[in-house]
Amino acid sequence: KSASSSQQSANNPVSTIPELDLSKKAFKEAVVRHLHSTLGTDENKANNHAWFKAASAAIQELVLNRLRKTQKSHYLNDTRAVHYFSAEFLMGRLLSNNMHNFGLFETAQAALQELGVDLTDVLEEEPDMALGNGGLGRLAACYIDSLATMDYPAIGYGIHYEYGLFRQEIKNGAQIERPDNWRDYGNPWEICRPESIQEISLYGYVETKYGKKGQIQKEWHPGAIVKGLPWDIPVVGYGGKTVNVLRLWESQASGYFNWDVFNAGGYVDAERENVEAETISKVLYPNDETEAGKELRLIQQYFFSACSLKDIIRRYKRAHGDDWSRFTDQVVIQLNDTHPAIAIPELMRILVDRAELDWDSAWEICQNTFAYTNHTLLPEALEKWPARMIEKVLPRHLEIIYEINHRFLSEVEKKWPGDNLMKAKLSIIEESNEKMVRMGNLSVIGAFAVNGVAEIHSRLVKQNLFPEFDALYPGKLTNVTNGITPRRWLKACNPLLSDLISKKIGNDWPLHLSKLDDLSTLADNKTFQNAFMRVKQKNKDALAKEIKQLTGISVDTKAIFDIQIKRLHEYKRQHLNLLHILALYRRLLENPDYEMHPRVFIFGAKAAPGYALAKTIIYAINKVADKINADVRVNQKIKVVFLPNYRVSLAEKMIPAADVSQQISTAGKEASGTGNMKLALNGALTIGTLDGANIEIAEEVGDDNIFIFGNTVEQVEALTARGYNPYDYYYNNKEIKAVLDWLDSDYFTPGQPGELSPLKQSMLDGGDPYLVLADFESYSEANIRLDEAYKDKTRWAKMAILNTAKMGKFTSDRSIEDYVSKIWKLEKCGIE
Ligand code: KOT
Repeated sequence: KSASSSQQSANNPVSTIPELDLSKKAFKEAVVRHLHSTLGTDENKANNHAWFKAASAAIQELVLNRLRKTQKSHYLNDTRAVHYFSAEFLMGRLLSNNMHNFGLFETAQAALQELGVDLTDVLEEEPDMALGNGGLGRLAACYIDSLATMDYPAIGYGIHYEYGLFRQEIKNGAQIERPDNWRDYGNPWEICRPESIQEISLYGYVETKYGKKGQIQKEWHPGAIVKGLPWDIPVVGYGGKTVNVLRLWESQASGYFNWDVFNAGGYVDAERENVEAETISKVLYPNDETEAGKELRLIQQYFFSACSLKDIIRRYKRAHGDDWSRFTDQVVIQLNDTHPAIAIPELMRILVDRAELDWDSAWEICQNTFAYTNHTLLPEALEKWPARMIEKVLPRHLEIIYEINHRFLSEVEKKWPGDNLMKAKLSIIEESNEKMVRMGNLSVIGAFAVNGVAEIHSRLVKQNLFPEFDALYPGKLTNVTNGITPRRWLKACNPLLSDLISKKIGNDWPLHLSKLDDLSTLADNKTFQNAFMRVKQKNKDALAKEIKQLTGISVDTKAIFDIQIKRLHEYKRQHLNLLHILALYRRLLENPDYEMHPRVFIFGAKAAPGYALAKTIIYAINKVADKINADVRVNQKIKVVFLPNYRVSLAEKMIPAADVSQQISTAGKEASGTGNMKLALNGALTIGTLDGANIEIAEEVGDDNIFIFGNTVEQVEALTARGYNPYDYYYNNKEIKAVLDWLDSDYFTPGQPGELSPLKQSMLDGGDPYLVLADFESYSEANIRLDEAYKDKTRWAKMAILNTAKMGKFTSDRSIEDYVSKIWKLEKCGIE
């Protein structure tokens, strides 16, 4: 760059750059320029955080350049786009990701080194964007990465939570929740767009009027208006060409007040209104797969869905005016579970009440716009809202839902005349004590496609959850198996393995993950095995340092690193893992020569703050860890580590170091899982049940390269049908009895007997709803097979390599191609 242009830029740090200069020199200059002109500091004073800000600003210049080009290209080509509606996007950190996607990581590293700064330390300054709970939110993040990478026009729509998922601290073994202040020092990526503010309505009442032709018209007189302020996060595709956006809405008071409604109740002070409006996007609900049923949550859902719809319609009208005939050619909306399902009646409201389309035309548009992804079969996670609550918050929407239902039930009557049971099952309204609106049924009826997230899950969606809908709408229910982005989950998080792979098979595997299969031919090659396992060892050494730093626990890096990382939930059965650890501990105490390779059991998990048993399980893991890690009789053989505050950036450190991946949910309960894919991709061997995507992983790697155990879905169904009694296992298996009784003692909680008893109770008098005891023996045997396999270094290396080699299917690029061909029907649109 010439001196004059850099001087010009110094005045206006985010000024336009004629063409992208991706050289080290240019990057260095940009960082220093931002250090001076954006941050008001200099090279001598800057701390790591300032370097992080400056480096991000330097990258953001490139990002914004490509964002503008992408948006121009989409506008000129008037492209059809997918609009991914999700209450959660678990983005993690973006600096390293954006550097990698621009192919600038090494350049940046070298540039900063010349400035005397270590990029690794700089990257650690970035707070995670934790605007999600777990699998569902992280999936959304992987999908927008793939969409940008593959040049598909796409927008992510969600909520700009002020506080993301809580930060977890562990005090005396127990989880404490602390607020997640992710924006405290500003976020270098987000762009505030006041020019695109939207207003949405809440509360109030509906007036019925008669139009000129005597037709009935409805007018909603809202009780409150809330502003939605959009923040755009650029989403950089790999290769740095397409940059899409994630648009997140922040709620603000509108200043507008409808006195019609409130004058009857008297004066409501303005400040309370502001606070209430701003509360909407204040905090992410931390419940993973449990339904909270809170009014504020419903308002959050409507808030972001309605703002997003208005945004889409504004953009559509700019190109097509009031002609709705092309709407469904241009717009497809993917509902990430039912959280945004209220968008369906909202679009009907806009079309019928506002655009004055007749019902049938409006419904046709609606039904051709939405597609719905189901992520769970757990009954407690299937959203149902009290009709009374919807009536209060969204009175017009309840009317529309009733009308949709009324018309739908006459379709059902045509197909199954006189079958009232069928109507009761399929109705959007559950006629229980309190009338409830079933958001799943609304979504299936309002969408043109419905998908589950792994083969077995989609089969169960058809067979168990929505069999009648499957009969009514043949072909509507389908499968798209989940995937993960290999850019973040291999290339960026595991540079040593990535370099090794690239040396062997070339460097285009991040875009064509099936190429990894070329490694299969090297699985028996001693030199490659050694290289592969040397990388694993280095990653384990690095994680051991992290463990020491975070917990003070020293672990043997020659031990098996056995990892279970995921939200804490009974169905995921962290307590099965724990019971097995207790069993090993007992075996070692009874027989100090008990044969096993040393193993470190590593956990990471957050429990929903109100989920008492999940918190007890965390407490139990920590208490057992304290005891075992301090017990010199066994602690050369087993160690237990609970790493606090599990999140995306911690996952990126743990996954490359895993020997073993624990995927041990009760068969039929884990819709897919995606951590299973990340771990296997990084060469960990799965010990798992035939559940979710584990089944497809097993198909890919072959039965010799995975440790499958436990009851299958069919066996679980049969066992439950016969009447499962956990006491049968308790009394028939001495080891099960002994470890469960251990929990009643004060062995792990000195002076506090009974602290862990609720855990035992859940598996006995509680009925053991997730069949922990039924699977224990099979799990124990699988662990013995695993231990045997590890003894044979060559065999293990081969299995690990094959796991990496066979993960091609699970790139999120493949999932996105499946969505595109089966559901979205998009065309690529790159920048010139
Ligand atoms: C949460 C609340 C209501 C409904 C569903 C959920 C949900 C489901 N949250 N996360 N999931 C997970 O989604 C992942 C992505 O599809 C799956 O891999 C995983 O099995 C689900 O548990």
